[in-house]
Amino acid sequence: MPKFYSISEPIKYEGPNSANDLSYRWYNPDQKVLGKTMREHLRFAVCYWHTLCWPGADPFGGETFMRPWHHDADPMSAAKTKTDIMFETLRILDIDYFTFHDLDIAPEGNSLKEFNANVSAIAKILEKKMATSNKKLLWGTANMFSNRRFMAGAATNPDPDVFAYCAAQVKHCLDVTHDLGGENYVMWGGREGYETLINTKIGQELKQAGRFLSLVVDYKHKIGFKGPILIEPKPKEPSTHQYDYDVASIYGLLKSYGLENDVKMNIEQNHAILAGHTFEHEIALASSLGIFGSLDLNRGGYQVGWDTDQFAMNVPELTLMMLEVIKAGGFTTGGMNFDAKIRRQSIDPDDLLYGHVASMDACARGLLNAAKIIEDGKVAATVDKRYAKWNTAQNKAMLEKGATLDGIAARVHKEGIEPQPVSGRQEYIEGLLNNV
Ligand code: XUL
Ligand code: CO
Repeated sequence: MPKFYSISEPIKYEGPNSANDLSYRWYNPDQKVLGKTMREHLRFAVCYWHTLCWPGADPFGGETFMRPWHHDADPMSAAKTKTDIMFETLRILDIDYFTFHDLDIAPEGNSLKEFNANVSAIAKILEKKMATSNKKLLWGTANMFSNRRFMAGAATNPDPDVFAYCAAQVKHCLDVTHDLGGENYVMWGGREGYETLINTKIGQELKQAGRFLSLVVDYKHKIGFKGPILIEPKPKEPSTHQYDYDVASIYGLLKSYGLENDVKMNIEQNHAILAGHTFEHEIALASSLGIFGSLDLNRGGYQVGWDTDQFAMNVPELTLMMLEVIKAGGFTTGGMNFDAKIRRQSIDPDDLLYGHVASMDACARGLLNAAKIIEDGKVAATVDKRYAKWNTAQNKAMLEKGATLDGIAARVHKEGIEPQPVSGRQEYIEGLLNNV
């Protein structure tokens, strides 16, 4: 394989004072934090799609990166080159996991049969490379949004032939993910929504979405796939209105189909921002509903209303994110996937390394900060104090079965309860967070 990056030695931890720009200054994989190593806490993954498949295009212009495999006339040979570059990237970055869409790893060919065969052939190559490198698959997913057949949606398409086609495509991708030991399977919903109500039956489409998900969950059990099915909430783009808008709306759909124990969330910072939420809000909500799964670690620009998919770099934001991940108990099958694009002007292969290294360091700093905040205990103590009155037997009983509205009302009158407002201490907590 011709050399792609300027370096071939794996990037190592060299500490905050290192003068080497291709070193980790904060991410020290073996360093223990709150009883686990950073490697165990963070479970980073390199994504195929944005790292190897996106050519640097934007809505106003095409390719800027000029990667050799994008100019290979033979699509299977290009796909093989990408497997080499993926494993070289994982080796150099010392990252354990990767993620893919079926279409990222293999060409579509002229039929589903050809596509499936291509995906299987490349999966065989991936399997061999995994066996000799100890690298693992965090998740696989099917691309059910790029081809024109999906222009009106995938499982929520008005045409039942598309629904059926999706079943065939997801079945194969889930089989392949299973064979490769994938720890999760992701459903991408970027087209599960609609553009205009004047040509859309929402009720019908929601029924299709719920049914499709149930079929996938049934099949997962049938083949013994142990990991969760993950949905990635996204409020808009490319569809105007999405059924999988955010964690809260997906939870409603899961509950109504009884799928809340089999399906979890893959939360992306950029999508959270598009939905008007913070990353940590989505994580905390998913965790409190028991559906926290995995993370896509790419942020959006706050001035731009679309998926800019930048590498997450903001340490204060990542500190709050890591606090919620730790409070959620950390990852089980999930991890942190860089579904992130370097900017289209970042045209050198090494820019991919700089993007990952800087974001991994920012996450490590977030983790270290979160650990200090937890070990210091003042933030948690302040928040616990706000809720402390809920610890009395009488107050707890209001949330239990047997409590009645009139019973509570009678107690208010009997005891002369008059709520006394107390400070929420926001600025005090903000100060504590800034002083870690
Ligand atoms: C698209 C997106 C996808 C998913 C997987 O916005 O985030 O890459 O992560 O399909
Ligand atoms: Co994503």
